[in-house]
Amino acid sequence: MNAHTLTFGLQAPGTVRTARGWEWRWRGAAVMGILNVTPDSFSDGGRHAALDAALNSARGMRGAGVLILDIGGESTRPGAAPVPAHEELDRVLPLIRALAGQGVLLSVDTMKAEVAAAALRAGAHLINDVSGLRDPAMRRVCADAGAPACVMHMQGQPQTMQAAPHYGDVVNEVHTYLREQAREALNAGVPSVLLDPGIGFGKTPEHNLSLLRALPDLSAGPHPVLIGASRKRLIDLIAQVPHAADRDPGTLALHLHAARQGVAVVRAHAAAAHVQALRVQAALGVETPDIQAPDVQAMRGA
Ligand code: HH2
Repeated sequence: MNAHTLTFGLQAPGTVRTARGWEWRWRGAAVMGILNVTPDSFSDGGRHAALDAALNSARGMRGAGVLILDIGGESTRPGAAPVPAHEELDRVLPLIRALAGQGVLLSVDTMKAEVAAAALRAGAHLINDVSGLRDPAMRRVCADAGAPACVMHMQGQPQTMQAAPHYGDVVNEVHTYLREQAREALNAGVPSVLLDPGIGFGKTPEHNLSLLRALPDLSAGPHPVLIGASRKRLIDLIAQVPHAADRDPGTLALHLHAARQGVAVVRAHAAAAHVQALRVQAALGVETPDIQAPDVQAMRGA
């Protein structure tokens, strides 16, 4: 199993003090549990909108051995409308404050530097930015707080990104973009980054599959890799599962495969099931055959 390291400039749960800062070291794939506090999230329909429900869900994930919780107050599903910063903060801050200091790494899924800054002040440890830390203010916020960031690739903006995604060589373009954004972030003083090719963010099914097949290349690089395919439409296109909430089996299959390709973190709604399945996969310690390549032509017609 691959060994991974994420360096923090702040003391975070599970980290050890080194000359470089505070290091979180792990082997295989860690699970990042999704905790959306958005009334319009595509897969859970705003189930976590109430703080109590979100805290219950967090407790369940923690009990199952989930090491990172990703708190999101703005939906990024295709077509989702942007949310003002004050509203996003009203949604995420109570949850961060309630979970801070409970021994779990808290990630905040936001594209806004203002939200990231307040979230880090409230006790979050990591920023998950689907806009890839393109905003220099976001890089500064992470650097100042000593917080690592997840740098994700997205073509376009959530409102329009699935209209007509286009690439010459998707793998080369996405990997080059991620490496450049990582360099920019580290140059700005961000202590470390996770890289994410951004499944479903301005990509056709063929683009997503090409990027998933190229995971060994990305994982062989210097930065840990995160994959988030949980309940996404790609699962429906492959396996005909129209309702997002029914897509956990397909998600799990895809994420287990990603873990075997060297991915460091999988972002999932059914986080407890992921911990269980990854533990079994790790205990078996055997290479399982690759999933059969889906028929892309058939998916187009689906
Ligand atoms: N996907 C979503 C949101 N944030 N972050 C990363 N790093 N990678 C992803 O693939 C990713 C992400 C979209 O999924 P979800 O959070 O379930 O939906 P919504 O944005 O509607 O809340």
